[in-house]
Amino acid sequence: MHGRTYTADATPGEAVTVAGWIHETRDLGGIAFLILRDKTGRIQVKLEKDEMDEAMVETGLDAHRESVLRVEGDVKEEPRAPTGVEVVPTAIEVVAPADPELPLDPSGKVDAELPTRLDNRTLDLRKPEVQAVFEIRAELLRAVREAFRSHDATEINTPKIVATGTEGGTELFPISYFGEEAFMNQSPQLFKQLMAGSNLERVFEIGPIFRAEEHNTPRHLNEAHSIDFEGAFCDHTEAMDVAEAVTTAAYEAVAEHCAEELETLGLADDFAVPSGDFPRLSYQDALDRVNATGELDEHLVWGDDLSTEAEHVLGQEVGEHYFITDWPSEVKPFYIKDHDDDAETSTGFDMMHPRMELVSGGQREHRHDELIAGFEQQGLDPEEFEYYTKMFRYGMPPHAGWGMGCERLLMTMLGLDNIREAVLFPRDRQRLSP
Ligand code: AMO
Repeated sequence: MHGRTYTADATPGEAVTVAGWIHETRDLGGIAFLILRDKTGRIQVKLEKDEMDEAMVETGLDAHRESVLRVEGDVKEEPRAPTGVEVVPTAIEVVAPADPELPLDPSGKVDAELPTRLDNRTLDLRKPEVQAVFEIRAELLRAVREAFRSHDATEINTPKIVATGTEGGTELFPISYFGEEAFMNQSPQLFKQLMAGSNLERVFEIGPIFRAEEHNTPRHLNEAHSIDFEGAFCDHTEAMDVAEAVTTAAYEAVAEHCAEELETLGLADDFAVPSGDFPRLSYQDALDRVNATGELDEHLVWGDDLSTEAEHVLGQEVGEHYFITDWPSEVKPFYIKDHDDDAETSTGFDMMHPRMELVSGGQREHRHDELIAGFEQQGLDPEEFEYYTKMFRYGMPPHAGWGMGCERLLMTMLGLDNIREAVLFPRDRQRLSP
C-alpha cells in the first residue's frame, strides 16, 4: 500500500495512513477508541462521535475485531493512549472484514490449546509472543548463515526426493516417482559428503528432512529443518568447533538483534549466551556420570544408547551445552569413521543442550574399501549407493560434519515446551494439514 506508515513510525505532527487489524474497540459513549495493530505494534485511533463525520465513525465502529482497516489521519501526542500517541482520523476504510466469531482470540485474552492454534496459524501469529518466536527463528537462520560464511562454507541445496535412505530403512516416507518407488530424504548426509569431496570443500545446507518415525513426542517432528555442515580436511574435533561457533553465533545474534522479541517473551532478563567452549565428555564419562547420580533404575553399560531420562539426568549434571564424544562404533551409522587406534570406538559425537540432543556428527569414513565394509555391516547393499561410493575412488579427502535440528535449537533457546511451537505448520502423526 503506497504511502502506508507502520504504527511504530507514526510521529506526532504528521499526517499518515496506517493500516492493520482492529485489535480492540472501546466505546465509551461520546468517544470511542479503535486499537489498530500491525507488524510493528499498535496505535490508538480516536473517534469523537459528535465532532467527526458520522459515516466515518460508523465504519470504524461497525467493523468487527480483526477486520483490516486503512486509516488516514493526523498523529497527535496523547499521554493517555497506550503508546503515547493517537491518530485523529480523516478517513476510514474497511479493507478486509472479519467474521464476528473467530476460532481463536488474537488479543490473547482467551487462551487457546495448541491444536487450535496450529489449525489457525494466521490468527495465532497475530499474537506478539508468537510473532516473536518466528522473528527470532528468522534471525537465528540469518546468523547461522553468516557464521557458516565466516567459516568458509558455501550454501548448497540438495534433492529431497531420493532413491535410497541413509538414517535407517524404517524411517523413510515412500512416494511414487513416475511409477518408481522413491523416498523423501531423511538427511542431506550423502550429498553433503559428495560436495565436501568437490572444490567447494566446505558446505552447509539448511533444508527440510523427513522422518517417518512413529514418535509422537514434544521434541520430534516428521518434517524438521536440519542445519547441516560438512568440511573437507576436517576431523571430528574441528567439526565440533564449528558446531559450537554456529550455536553461539545464533545466541549472540538473537541477544543483539531481538531485544524486543525477547522482552515480549519474558526472556530479556535471563537470556544467556553460551560460553562458546562446551565441555566435551567421552561417552564412557557420560555413562559414569549418569550412573554415579544413582537416579536411573538401570545401570548403563557400554553400547547402551542414552535414554531420554539418561539425557535429562546428564543435562542437569552438566548444566550447559556439551558434547558426548567417542561413541561405540556399533551405535553409529556406516558413514562415521572409527578411531584409527580403536575400532570399538567411533569419532561420532552428539552436541547436547541440557534438555535434549541438538546435533549429531563425526568424522566420515573416506576410505573406499572400509566404507563398503561399513555398508555391509549395517545390512545395506552398497550397489544401491554406487553414485556415492564410486566418488570415494576418485580422491575423497578426509572430512567431517554434523546435522543440527533447527527447531530444537530454537525450542531450547526460547524454553518452548513443545517443538511444534517452533515451526509454522508442523507435521506429526496427527497433522498433515494445514
Ligand atoms: P540425526 O538423525 O541425529 O543425524 O539428526 C541430526 C539432528 O537433527 C534433529 N532431528 C530432528 N528434529 C526434530 N524431529 C526429528 N524427527 C528429528 N530428527 C533429527 C536433531 C538431531 O540431533 N546425518 C546425520 C547428521 C550428520 O552426521 O551430519 C543425521 O541426520 O536435532
